[in-house]
Amino acid sequence: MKTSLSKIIILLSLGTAIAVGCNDTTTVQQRPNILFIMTDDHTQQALHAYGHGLLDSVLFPNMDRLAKEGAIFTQSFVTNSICAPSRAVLLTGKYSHINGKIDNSVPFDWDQPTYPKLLQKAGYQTALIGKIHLGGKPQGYDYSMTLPGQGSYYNPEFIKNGTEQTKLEGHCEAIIPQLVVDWIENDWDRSKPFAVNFHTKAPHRNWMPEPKYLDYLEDHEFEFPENFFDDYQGRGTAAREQEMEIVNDMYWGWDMKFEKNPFTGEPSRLPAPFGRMSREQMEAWNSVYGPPNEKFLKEKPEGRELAKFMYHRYLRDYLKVVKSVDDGIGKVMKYLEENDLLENTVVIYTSDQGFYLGEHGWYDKRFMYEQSLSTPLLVRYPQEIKAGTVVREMVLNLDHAPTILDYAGVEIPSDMQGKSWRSVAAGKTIPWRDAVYYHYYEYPSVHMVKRHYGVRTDRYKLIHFYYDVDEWEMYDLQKDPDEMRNIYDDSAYSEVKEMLHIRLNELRNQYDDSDELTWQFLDDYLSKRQR
Ligand code: SGN
Ligand code: CA
Repeated sequence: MKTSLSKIIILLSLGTAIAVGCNDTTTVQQRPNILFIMTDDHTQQALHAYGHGLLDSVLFPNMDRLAKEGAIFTQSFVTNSICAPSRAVLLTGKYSHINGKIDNSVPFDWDQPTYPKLLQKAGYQTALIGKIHLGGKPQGYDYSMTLPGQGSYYNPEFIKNGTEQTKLEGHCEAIIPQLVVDWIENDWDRSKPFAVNFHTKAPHRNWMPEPKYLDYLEDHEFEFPENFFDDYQGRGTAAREQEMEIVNDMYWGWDMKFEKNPFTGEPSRLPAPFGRMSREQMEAWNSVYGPPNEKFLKEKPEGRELAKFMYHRYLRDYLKVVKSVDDGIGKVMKYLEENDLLENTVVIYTSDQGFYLGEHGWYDKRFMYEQSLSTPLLVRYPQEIKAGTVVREMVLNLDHAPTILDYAGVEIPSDMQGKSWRSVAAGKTIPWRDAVYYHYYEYPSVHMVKRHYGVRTDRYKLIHFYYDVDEWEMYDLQKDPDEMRNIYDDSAYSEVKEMLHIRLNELRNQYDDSDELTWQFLDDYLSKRQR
């Protein structure tokens, strides 16, 4: 076949051009690069752009920039609010009961189809840098540099291409963005578009700040969330029996950064991993945490004052590590900008789930309540998305795989269960879902959040807790946004209840979830536990 070279415009400078169409008017279209940024446990309350009021003057300028120059999704949810399952949903575009990764402990089957594999097949060069938490050897990536399991904040180990382990000096939130920049600078094959998964560790527990941010916010006072001292009345057993209360369930060493339990003098059940730090890092640490810890040991506050101390230590550490994440995003964005790559890169920012910052007195996630069901979602792609776009459609992490394939011009497999949000981000009105389906499995396990599934519409939520209970909860999010009053048995809502049950069944059918499947997973789980 003869090709008229004169008709092909080669965008040498950008190097990511491919020819599409084969007729006389052959044009060249650049497929965008994809920078997918996923943090671990970053919640909407800790992002200024979401306007929750917690942060007032605490700013994360690079994340805020993404929202300002792109789109913010106000109703962005996950299908199973826990790390590894969320990442499996991200890669496969399928619910946990279909991709098999229902909780953090069952193995993930890397042999199944994933969006990075499809991108690779379509000519993208792919890289995965940071936390993935799926065990095994990553597939679908030309390069991977991942943290083993949860990884470490200080002087972390990494696994290169699923095999070689190396220890890098420094703080992981400085290292990971540097690895991203280095890969693009040195290893990116400029004849192909790239798709990079830039996955941070922060702000996952146990929130160990980077040296330069040790004293960031140390003088900052925060208000307790209104329901910090929740007594869990008016709801079922699940909210009462969890083990994720800041005051009762945090460790003095690991979370509060004390050498010993200040009240009993016993060593903490889980000490902070200070052993990983160099002498210099430890000295910097002690210079900031030493004095307030000394003061605490003298005063030994109780009751509300104790809660205030614990809440502040937690929240400040959490926000300090988010600050490093924000710097890392800034670093990568700056690199792209300075190298004329930013305008042709779709930048997506999200987290693997939301998190509690003291609402209901909690930290951690798992529940289908708002703070952990939601997760931030920002996207910048000026070629299609107007600055300052606010998307109100309900999107799921299930949708990211089809969306990325859509941006890349790759056919979306019909068995992916999500829906591309590319058009809604571009401001188009298209038929969209009116409800989302959720299913959480990891119980009994750390934090003891009972198994449950449910449906959320614009205004209402219906949840079924099962396994060792059989309890239903229902909330009117308009009247009760903090989810403090279960209205399942309120006769004023009987029609709404019926509608929600119908919608829940429809969604379970649509996504092929069922009690049979749930029992099958349970049987597998119980047989493994017995072994
Ligand atoms: C660890 C944490 C838990 C956390 C899970 C899951 N404990 O077990 O607090 O819920 O990870 O987190 S820790 O003492 O090891 O910090 S997830 O993000 O990986 O799902
Ligand atoms: Ca997580």
